[in-house]
Amino acid sequence: MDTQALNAAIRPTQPIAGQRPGTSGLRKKVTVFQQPPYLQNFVQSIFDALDGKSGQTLVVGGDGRFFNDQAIQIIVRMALANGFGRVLVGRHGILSTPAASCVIRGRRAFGGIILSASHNPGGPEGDFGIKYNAGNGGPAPEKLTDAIYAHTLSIQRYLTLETPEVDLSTLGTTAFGPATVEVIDPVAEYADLMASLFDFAALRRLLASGFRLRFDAMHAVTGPYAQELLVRRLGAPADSMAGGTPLPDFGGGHPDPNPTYAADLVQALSGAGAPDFGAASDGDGDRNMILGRDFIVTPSDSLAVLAANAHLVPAYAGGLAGVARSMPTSMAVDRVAQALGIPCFETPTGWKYFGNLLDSGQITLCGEESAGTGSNHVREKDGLWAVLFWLSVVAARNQSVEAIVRDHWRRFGRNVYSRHDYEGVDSAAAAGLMTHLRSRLASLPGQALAGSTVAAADDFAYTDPVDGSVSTGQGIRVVLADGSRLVFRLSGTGTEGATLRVYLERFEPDAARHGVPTQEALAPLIDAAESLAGIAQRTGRSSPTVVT
Ligand code: VG1
Ligand code: CO
Repeated sequence: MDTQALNAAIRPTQPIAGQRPGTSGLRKKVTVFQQPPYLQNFVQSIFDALDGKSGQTLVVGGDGRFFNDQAIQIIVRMALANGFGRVLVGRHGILSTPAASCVIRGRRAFGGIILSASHNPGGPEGDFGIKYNAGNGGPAPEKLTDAIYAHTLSIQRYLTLETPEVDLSTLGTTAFGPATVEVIDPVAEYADLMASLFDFAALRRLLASGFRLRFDAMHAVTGPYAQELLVRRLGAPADSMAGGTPLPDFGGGHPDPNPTYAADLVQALSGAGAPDFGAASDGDGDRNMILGRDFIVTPSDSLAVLAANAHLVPAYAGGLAGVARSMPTSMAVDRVAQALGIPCFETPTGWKYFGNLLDSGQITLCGEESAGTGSNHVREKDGLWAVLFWLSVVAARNQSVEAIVRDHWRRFGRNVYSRHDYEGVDSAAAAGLMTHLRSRLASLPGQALAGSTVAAADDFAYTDPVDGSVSTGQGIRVVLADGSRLVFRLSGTGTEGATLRVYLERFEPDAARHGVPTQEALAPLIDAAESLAGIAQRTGRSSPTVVT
């Protein structure tokens, strides 16, 4: 299309260092994104990496954090100047990550730009992030993020429109020359998709039966979605919601649904008078935490339980084609796949690696240990979907959350699991620790460790079974003869120093020992991790920042 008709301006610029996308797009401090042309350069690099976008539809939305509204204005004008024919924006620029995926797919868009730093804190001093999702609704594959990064290194100009701000508060369509900007309801399309997957009548009956739930949106993006689904469509009382009002700084909190950052919810679910079911989601609505009364479901177990009970949900009643988990996620779901006689894939950390498996129909469910679970209904992990799935299992089995998980352990054995995060570690020290581990890999097999013997040790590499692309250096994996695993990797989503993640897993077949506290059951492995990596000496930390 003729960008002249839109008064497109060509602004000279030059490359800015540090625009390499990590696990889930580009994440930096808000103050970095606020400095023109940091955001403009990255957005133009995305557009320059996309062939065939002219006249096409782009979806734009974010998690509502500080700077979201200003960034949306910049991106909408740049999208029009770069020749997109239609830009769909969530009202006020807000779309949860799974809703953006839903809209991209439902409207057959060319792709979408999602503004979020997920579970990282927001506000003027907080974090901001941006990522591109392709036409399948999922995160750009590594090939595309590499191409985007290459453009950031050579960029000389960006295109924008000389127009005033676009009104994003009113639903409807505005013409800009030959192109249009359409402001859409961020909730309706997503809620309709959920209604097509689950038996809402059964869920309404559950909630009418005296069953009590508490959902904590952590002042992040899921508030309006949960209000529509849980309260309006399913009949939960309004006071089932906590943190339901989205705030640009998430109320000063850390919108990460884990027992540390959602301690209020854990507290609310403890004791005799507590609700039957608790759940929370993160900044952009793709993560989930599930609790029963006095009981926390670990994300790895959650994936396994959902896979084992998927036949109870209408959308999955026909069976699962296969399942997948990220490498550090516990092997609990592998046992379910084996029992069901379906394939189980092990991918690198990050949702983008599930895309080809979902698109090619090889898997139906997938998940990560970091509180992410999802299915082929979109191409992102989906927090509220997981909540509705769990409620469906509770309704169909007429059992408590705790009883369902304990039953699962009895049937499949328990993969006792924990992740230890060392946040804000000196980057050079963290890199040195990983180099040290890599140098020891070849000598580990056969050595005694944590009461067992090292069976295998490697730096995880993945070959995509669909397109053959290879991803290397995805984390150090040490597997013991008794099935235990130790995994070490550095986070690709942090914005301060480095974050070392140590993943610990031990299989416990004996039901009589399923009650042993997790950290106690894992103590030999925790010691082994220290002896292998020298964490205390190299990072100066004698204990992790966060244990999940
Ligand atoms: C973390 C998690 C990973 C997840 C990623 C994005 O990455 O470990 O499992 O896919 O965050 O999650 P890292 O590199 O910091 O370990 V989020 O909710 O963007 O949406
Ligand atoms: Co998230």
